[in-house]
Amino acid sequence: QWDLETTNRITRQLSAPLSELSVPLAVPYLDEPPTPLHFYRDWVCPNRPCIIRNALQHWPALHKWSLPYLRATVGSTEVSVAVTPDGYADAVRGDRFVMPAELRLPLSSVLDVLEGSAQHPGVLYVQKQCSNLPNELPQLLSDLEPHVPWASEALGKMPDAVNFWLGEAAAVTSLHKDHYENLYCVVSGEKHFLLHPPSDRPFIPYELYTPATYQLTEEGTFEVVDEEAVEKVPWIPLDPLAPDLAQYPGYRRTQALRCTVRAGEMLYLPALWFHHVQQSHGCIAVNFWYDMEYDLKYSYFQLLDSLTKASGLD
Ligand SMILES: O=C(O)CCC(=O)C(=O)O
Repeated sequence: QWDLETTNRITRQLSAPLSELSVPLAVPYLDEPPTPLHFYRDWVCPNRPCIIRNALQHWPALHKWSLPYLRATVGSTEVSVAVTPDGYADAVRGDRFVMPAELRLPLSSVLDVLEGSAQHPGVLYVQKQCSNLPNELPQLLSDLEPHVPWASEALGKMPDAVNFWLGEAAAVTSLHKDHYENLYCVVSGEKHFLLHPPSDRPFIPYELYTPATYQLTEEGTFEVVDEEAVEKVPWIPLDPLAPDLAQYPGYRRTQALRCTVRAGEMLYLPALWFHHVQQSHGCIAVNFWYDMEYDLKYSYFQLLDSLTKASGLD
């Protein structure tokens, strides 16, 4: 019969060898894009991140995109902008999981704030993750490739989403994971990623929260409004920049991997890796989300997740 202690021990045993085998001390660099075979064999299959240099050289965006260029080409285009009082979108606040207010603004209004010529309440982040590049800013598409050919070839599919990211330095993406193979390309500025491998799951806490959304009032203040009649959302309460180790002592057993992705570099962020993201002011980035294979790696993660819940490690 399995008691809690056994489940706990099995959970740890399942996580340890994998993290020792596949987690490097730093994210390695490749000096050129890999072939599809090498990408699949050396990175996707073992679920290991890397930063790829010289993969975007041929994108006109790399030489053209700047805040003035965006103003001249797409300044009058309306985009969806996430606005939060403190820069934290999709974050735990008290007993709520709070999503950003979503405003429709001409991109020039965001550029005014980024360039310091105007003020707006809260922190602005153009970050709608539903292929906002082709859907909201199609004029920019001729400045880059619509996908990453060697990745599409390796993965045997086209990306599900191509997202455009532009925001203030205070805009933070809280720790989470996605079921996408993510090719994250920085065009201007830099992004700071804090990563945890999927094998750290037993030591990363999740709790259930009532979902809510920020609403911006006429006076420029923020209200937290509960979503109506929806189920609670599991989310990570821990801030990896200031972890509350008294409340979440298990987090000590993890090892965060930090990296900075600079203009012209592409991060391969494997599916199911936890990530927390910060950026330089006015950083411009594009990422490609390829749906992951629901294979043995996915099943391993589901098993680890179920055992973590069952053992009360959460
Ligand atoms: O750039 C960011 O702020 C977040 C990126 C992210 O979470 C993602 O690409 O999945």
